[in-house]
Amino acid sequence: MKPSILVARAVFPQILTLLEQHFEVTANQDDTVWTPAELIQQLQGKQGVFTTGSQRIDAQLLAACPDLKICANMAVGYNNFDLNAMTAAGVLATNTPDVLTETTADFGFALIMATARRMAESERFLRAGLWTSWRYDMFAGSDVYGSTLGILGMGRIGQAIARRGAHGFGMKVIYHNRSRLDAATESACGATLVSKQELLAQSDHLILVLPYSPEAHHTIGAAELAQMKPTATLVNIARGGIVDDAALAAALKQGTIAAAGLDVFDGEPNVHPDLLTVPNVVLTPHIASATMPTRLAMAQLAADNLIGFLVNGKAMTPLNPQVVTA
Ligand code: 8YV
Repeated sequence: MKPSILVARAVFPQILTLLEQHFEVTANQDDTVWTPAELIQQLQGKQGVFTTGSQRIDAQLLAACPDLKICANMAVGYNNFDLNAMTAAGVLATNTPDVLTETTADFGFALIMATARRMAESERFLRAGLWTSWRYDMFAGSDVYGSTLGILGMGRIGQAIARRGAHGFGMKVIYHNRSRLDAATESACGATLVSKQELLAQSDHLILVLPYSPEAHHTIGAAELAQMKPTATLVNIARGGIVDDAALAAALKQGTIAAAGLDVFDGEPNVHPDLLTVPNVVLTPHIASATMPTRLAMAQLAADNLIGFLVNGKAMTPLNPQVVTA
């Protein structure tokens, strides 16, 4: 008998067809956003689940779903998983690293440029019919080329952004990370390790690419924003909650920093109302990995993890491989 799986959100039809070759599939092509209780109900009798970043897998859910063996996230970030609880319950967790690195780095860079060069603000101005003449300082922003790029979190995506900055835009690249990169990687990225304080004080453009954890909550709040240059920009493509959105909105209003670009929000898809009233912030709806080829590659890898584990006994990109070897 084929194993049973749940695909928790809508997915590419060809990925569904692939999964149906190996599993009894319960799909959600209507893309209903289930409550935790509904998710538990849908998961009854399922050995695997294809998740996106928004289904919380925690001890309570695991206790209520004793047949579950694997949760395959279609995301590189996995803060929706309580990994310790999953490991304790003997449930394998997988994510989708690598396939989205360059696409996400492209978007991070796009957001740096849109923020520095005030693209959203000026487009709103034009669409509102307010463009009546040229003026020497109209939407004058800050330079990206030749400036100092600060990167907080230097994993795969941080490194890909560093390479773009150092080699494409002649930037001085500084970074802060839990651990220092090896010398060869530092040199390939053209990046220098600095303290968090130096990163805040020296960056012309600061981008956040660190994973979310409870310790990372409000890594950037009022105190950190106050240490940045008044001309600096801040971009967050990591996770909501890493930035204190209310403090950021206040800093943008007061001119503590010049501008911000945000792809992720605490409590998304809800956005802090203060951010919606501030002109000098570019807001995008969590789309950093959103190109069709990359989203397809992410879905394929999540499917391959389910097939690899439930059919062939080996997942491609496990997060807690000790579950299998234990
Ligand atoms: C996902 C992301 O699209 O991979 C991640 O961690 O943030 C995005 O690429 C999102 O999490 C939905 O799965």
